[in-house]
Amino acid sequence: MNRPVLEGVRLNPPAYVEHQRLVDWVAQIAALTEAADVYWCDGSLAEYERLCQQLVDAGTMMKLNPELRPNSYLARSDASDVARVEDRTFICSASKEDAGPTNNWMAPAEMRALLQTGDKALFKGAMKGRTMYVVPFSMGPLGSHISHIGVELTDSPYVAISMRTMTRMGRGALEVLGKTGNFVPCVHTVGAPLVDSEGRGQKDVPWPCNPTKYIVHYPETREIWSYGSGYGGNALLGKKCFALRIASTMGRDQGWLAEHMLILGVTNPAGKKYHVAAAFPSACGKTNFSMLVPPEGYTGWKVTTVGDDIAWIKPHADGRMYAINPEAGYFGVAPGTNEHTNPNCLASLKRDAVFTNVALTDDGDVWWEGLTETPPAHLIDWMGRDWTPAIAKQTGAKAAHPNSRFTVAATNNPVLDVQWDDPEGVPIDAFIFGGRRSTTVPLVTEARTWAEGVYMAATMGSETTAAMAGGNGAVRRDPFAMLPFTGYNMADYFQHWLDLGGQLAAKGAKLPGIFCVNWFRKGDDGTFVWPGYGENMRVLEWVLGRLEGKAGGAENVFGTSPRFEDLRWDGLAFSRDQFASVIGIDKASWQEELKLHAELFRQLEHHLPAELPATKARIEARLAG
Ligand code: SAT
Ligand code: MN
Repeated sequence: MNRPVLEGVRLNPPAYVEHQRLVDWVAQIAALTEAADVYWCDGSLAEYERLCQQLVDAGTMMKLNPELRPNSYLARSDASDVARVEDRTFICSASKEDAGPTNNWMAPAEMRALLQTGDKALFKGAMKGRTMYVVPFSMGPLGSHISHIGVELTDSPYVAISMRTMTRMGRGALEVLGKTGNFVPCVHTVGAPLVDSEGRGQKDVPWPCNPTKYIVHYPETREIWSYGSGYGGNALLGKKCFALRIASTMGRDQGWLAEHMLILGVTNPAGKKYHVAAAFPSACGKTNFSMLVPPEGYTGWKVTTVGDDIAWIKPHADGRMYAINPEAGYFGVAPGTNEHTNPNCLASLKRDAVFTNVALTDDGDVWWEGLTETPPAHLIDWMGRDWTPAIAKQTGAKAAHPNSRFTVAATNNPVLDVQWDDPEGVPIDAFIFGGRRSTTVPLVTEARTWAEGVYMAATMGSETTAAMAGGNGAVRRDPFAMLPFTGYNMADYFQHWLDLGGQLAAKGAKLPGIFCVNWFRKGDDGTFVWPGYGENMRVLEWVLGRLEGKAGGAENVFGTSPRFEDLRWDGLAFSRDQFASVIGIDKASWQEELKLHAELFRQLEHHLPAELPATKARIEARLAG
């Protein structure tokens, strides 16, 4: 094999690397970015520990008290680099129409000039003075026919260690790739070279990043280029960039789905197991739902986690849809996680976790809002400042950033599904779609047809959260919880869902049921009416009952919802009035809601499937009737 030599830089490919195109590409990016060194990650534990120590020495992370939180770290990001940046995220398809009206678009040549080829191209020299890590990874079980390989080149060791937790990272992925396999090339830099324009060395900072950010996808060539951020979805390129934006275009072309969905297994007392995939926007409780603990009275029921954020779903020869979780770890929101809301998550986080932007306790452990009812008397907040309940009262300062996160391997989860790593995936029985809506949308509604389900998902609205820079609780349409993650024209994506359902139905397959939920309706006093968390089991049981044709319900303007007597209430004091306030359909609110659907359809008018306005017209007629 030809092993290119760069002037002054050793490319160092290990002997087991056999993929010439990969080595050539690594050489090309090392030359472009002028990285000082190249390091190939093998994914071993020894390597992980070495890089963590390096991050501790650099001041990016600190080791938590090993007695309280073994093998765990706290990272503090730059205060400006705490969430996904949707306004800096681009889909650079050849035609603007392919990106559609909901994505930022720039012509590929123009973006390449800006990033790679122009005189002042941002990636030129961007890694000066830094090591470039070669991070090979598999999204999905190694060797599964549903999985795909990517390679991320990054100058962030925090990204390298996070990718080890979040994906099947290292030598195993390269072995799957072999000599000629396909991979999605992902280039990432924090955009903070350690040598200035005059060639002088610069001191590093704990969390290097750049105020200018670009998160760029080329769907035709299936490439990802990310500049300026070290944070989560901007920088761990296997996650949103590959497993959703690029994979959704692969799915469109190849007849499968890449979705922003958790996957759970639910086993009833008779031992029958179902699999449910559920889409919610970021920071709306996917991780909690995927690890749900059934409430008292649900003896013999068990919920197990296949995945908590992303599902790749492929139709199988038997006509069913099979899903894998392409990830291997959880990058979840810390605030609000506690013994009541998600005990299995807390158990997962007992050790081996990296926390980012949470607060530090005086005994070297972590804390976040909602972890305990009474906060500790003193903390160091996510920006490294003293924090006390009194300071918080005065200034409103949060100890943990609202989008602070944990990174932990799936194998730490006590309710991990036995099939979570199954290369065949699990057959999906139902899809659930849910937004965060304080009004209007009922607790649960079943779509009567596939098209009605696609309509529900397509028109879903949700209040924005801190997972997105600038999120402020305003309602926006978030179709399929994929608004920030669909790598092509949203209207074509709706068509793809309709087509896939149509194709499977034509084969005589029983399609998964589609349900729409809303855990977040508020009462007049501004508090949530539905208790949520483990109590969502009651809704899940109804969903399964509908699939079996056993659970009752009443038809309303846009589907079928349970009556009070159709849900099981053992062990929960929840009155008929309370139920009415979370299930009811208010005519006036729905008239307003439909105007928002109309606005979305106007925006997507160009390729919008005719079934959607037709479904809307039927809802309107029922509402008027
Ligand atoms: O995109 S992240 O992985 O940082 C979190 C999210 O928004 O779901
Ligand atoms: Mn997510």
